Amino acid sequence: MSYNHNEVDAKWQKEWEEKKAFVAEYPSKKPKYYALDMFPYPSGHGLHVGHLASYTPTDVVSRFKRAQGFNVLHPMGYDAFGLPAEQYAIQTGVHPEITTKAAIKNFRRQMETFGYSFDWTRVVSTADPSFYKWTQFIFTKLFEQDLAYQKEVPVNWCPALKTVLANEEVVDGKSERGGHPVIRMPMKQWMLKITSYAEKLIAGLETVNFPQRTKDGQVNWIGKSFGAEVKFQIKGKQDHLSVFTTRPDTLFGVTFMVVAPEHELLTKITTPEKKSEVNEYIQASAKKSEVDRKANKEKSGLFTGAFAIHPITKKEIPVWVSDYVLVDYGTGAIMAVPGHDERDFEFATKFGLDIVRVIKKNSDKNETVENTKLNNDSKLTDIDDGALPYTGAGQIVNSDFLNGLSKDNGILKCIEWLESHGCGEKQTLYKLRDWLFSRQRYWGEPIPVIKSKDGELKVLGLKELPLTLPEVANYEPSDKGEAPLARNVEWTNYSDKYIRETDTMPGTAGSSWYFLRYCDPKNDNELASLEAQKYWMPVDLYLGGPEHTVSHLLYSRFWQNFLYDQGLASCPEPYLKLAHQGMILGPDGEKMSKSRGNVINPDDVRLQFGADAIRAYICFMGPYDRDKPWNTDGITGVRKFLDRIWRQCVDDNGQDRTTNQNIEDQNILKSLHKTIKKVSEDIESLNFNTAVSAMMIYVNDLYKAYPDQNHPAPKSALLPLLQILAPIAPHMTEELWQKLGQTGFVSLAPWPKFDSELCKDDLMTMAVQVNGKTRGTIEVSALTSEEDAVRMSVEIKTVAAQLEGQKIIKTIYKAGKILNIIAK
Ligand code: ANZ
Repeated sequence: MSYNHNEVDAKWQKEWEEKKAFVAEYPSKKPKYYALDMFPYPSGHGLHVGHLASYTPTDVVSRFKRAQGFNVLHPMGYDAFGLPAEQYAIQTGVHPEITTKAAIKNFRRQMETFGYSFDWTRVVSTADPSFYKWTQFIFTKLFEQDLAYQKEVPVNWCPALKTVLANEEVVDGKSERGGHPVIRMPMKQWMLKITSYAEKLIAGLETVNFPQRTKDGQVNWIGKSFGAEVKFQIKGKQDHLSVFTTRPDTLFGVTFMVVAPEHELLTKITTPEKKSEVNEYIQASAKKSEVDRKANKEKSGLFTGAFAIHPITKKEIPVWVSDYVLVDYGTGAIMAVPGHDERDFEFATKFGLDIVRVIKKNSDKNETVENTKLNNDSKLTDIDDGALPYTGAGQIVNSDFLNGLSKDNGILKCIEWLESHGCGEKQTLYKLRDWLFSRQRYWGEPIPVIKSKDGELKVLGLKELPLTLPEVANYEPSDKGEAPLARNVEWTNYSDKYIRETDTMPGTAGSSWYFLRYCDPKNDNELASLEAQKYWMPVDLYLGGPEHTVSHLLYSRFWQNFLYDQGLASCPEPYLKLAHQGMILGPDGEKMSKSRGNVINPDDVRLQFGADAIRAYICFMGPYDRDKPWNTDGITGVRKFLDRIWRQCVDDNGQDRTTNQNIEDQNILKSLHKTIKKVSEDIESLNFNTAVSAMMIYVNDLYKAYPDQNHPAPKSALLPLLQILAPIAPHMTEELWQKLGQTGFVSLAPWPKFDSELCKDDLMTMAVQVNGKTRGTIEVSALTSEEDAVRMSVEIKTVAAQLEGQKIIKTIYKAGKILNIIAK
């Protein structure tokens, strides 16, 4: 017998809604817990299983924390501005607001049917004027602090989409959405100075619990480099050629210099004989995209005819032009050290330029140093010190006053010399670029700026916000790339003197602060009161996809830090703990896609198996942060597990069949307490799959002790199970809770306690062998894992002595019986 999930699901969803079971309390004396999901873009296609993989874990944690006595804020909203609604509007003329609202309605319905315990009184939508009033307000604050500015920049222009795209929106020279070609061209754009926060964004990572790969991703994206700017005099000219180098310690190894094709000095220093060749080269590289230039293609380049003077040795250094040097990093010029830099080495080898060793691998042998001239086809083998280029650590050689120093000391000493001789200084550089913040699109927040004819820029005051989106006759940008808002002339003319900015903000604007609005979603006077923020912020658990590492997750940390500096936010870092769910693949193990026909529709599977089975299956599939394939047999198995619990609680007529006795069976008692302990710890550490398997083991134990209708189980063995299962399968457990005569929601009942005495495992002594000979004993239980048994064993002196100098190649383990370590 299995229960009627559709009836049960609907009944409890209605009850929760009517009793406002999950509305966060404010103000409250309870401790708070803020569990946040990355809010969805309400696409016309509705919820997909990827959403379930994200919302289910956070919902389990939210319900668990509520039962533990926390006042939980578990909100949901919509990242409602975006390209698909706009593209649809362009094709059909339907206003994006209409399609977006319909999609939101459908999303909400779907989310409710899965029993997510969101506080629907706090829902936000970034496209709602009462929300974007504050997005615009934050922009005006950034402008006032000189962190929003306009600049003529080479942008990624996508002719097909007729808009500029951020670097993160361009993948392999194509638009992330649609895969259209993207070219570089100069255009006046709004920029946000995220670079001013580079240091804070690195330092703040120390204070938060993010996956290491996400922290590394952000640190690499910010790309902090410490080094020096070095000035080289151009021979026979007043001009200097400045370079940025992270390796001033290799200054004596410079054998040529390279400038980017766009470098401002290039045409000035190129000698007349080289002019036409160099001009051709400049034009050819303008056609290449940044991606092509960064790609490790074969190096190209030309000698400019000019020479620079080495600041220390005064030697003449030839200046080349090549597109492997990028104009917008550092100074757009480099000092080339082919002995110790791969790219310079490749270039030198191709063009027959000198290669000099200035770093030697640390060794006490000979001090020989050699300067070697390489030809195009010759290869350098350096018998004594290894081949060049040598990029490792070592001792500085062949470098006058730097000889004998290590890299770090050499860097400092060289900088000291450069600074005292006025030909350079220390410098820190970041790869991070300012955030391109304007879009020539319709469906976004209008940038609240007015401009006078003579170029004066003013932001609107709070009283004039929200600046709502005007109606336009046509959602397409002009071919010149002007935003669609420019088509509404009446709106654009602000006054005699001023006209309005017509660009809109990028999709990442609203999502950079939405989590603050949930704290105080109806406030008309502030983005969110500091009082409410002080109580709710920071977010305790934030779950979402890893693909947002260097976009949303970095931008929102920037805004939060900025708002904190302005006294508008209560803490500098928005998220205390961050986690990323893995991807749910199709049953064939491939990424779900319409074309492959392997897409699982959440509504279909829910109707078939019930919301609880789907939720429990999502938890049970495997570690939440791994990619894993959908498997219908797996859900059937999970559904059977739920039905088995149902049948322990009620008979075929749905009547309570439990007894009111105490648990007399010691095995059941111990198993129950261990299960409570395990599930509590596992939910806390986000190990949902092992929480479900622990409950499955307990249910097996129950069936051993109470196998059929003639052997009813005591209530006290089942009620705590319903409670610990409730975060995962909330509907069915509510129903059974009620059927077993309990009042109130199981979802809100205090979390059951376990007795640690009852959780202790029965220990037994077990022999540990090395290569078949017993060398010691360890104490284990039937549950001790092989890994733990090996760890304990190698700590035993007599075992360790046998393993000394040997490698473990295999272990044979039977819990409680034997561990044999095979070593060689
Ligand atoms: C000399 C040198 C010797 C360098 C050596 C490296 C190794 P990161 O760490 O990424 O900041 N560089 C500087 N500006 C560049 C540009 N616009 N385009 C391409 N390359 C540029 O890299 C800094 C290093 O990259 C700099 O240090 C410079 O080469 C190069 F053994 O200077 B180095």
